[in-house]
Amino acid sequence: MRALGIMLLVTGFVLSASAVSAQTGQLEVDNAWARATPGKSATGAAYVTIRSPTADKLVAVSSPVAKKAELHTMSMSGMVMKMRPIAGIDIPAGQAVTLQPGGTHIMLVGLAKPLQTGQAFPLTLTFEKAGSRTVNVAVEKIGAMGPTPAAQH
Ligand SMILES: [Cu+2]
Repeated sequence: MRALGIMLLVTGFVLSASAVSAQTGQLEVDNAWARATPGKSATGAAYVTIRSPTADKLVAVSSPVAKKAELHTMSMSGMVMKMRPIAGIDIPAGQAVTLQPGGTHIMLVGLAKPLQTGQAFPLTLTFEKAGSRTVNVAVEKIGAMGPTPAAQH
């Protein structure tokens, strides 16, 4: 996790005000994306947006591209950005939870090979109540702050 600049002062969940997508009565995961990883970096980060009509909790993540995947938060400790693993991410009823750079993210640890721009890979998220969802994660360029518009629904 290089490229951590002042822009990363924003921490924590971002509860999107534009979470007015169709209510399907089901938990949904979308806007799944990751940043390409430089050279020999063995870790990467992935981001998703989660919406659920009922309160739930993201409790585990996994992907075949990494030995393991962890849930991390980021916060400022003085002038230093620190990441730490968390056991789960609460998903409030009816509110979108957006994982994004500088905040809560999915850490991919032990990448088999670098994530390259334009690639995609599967990521499975397991929720306390809704069970598992597997999404296709689009790899954006190094330093990207979000998915490319074309990748959005
Ligand atoms: Cu991390």
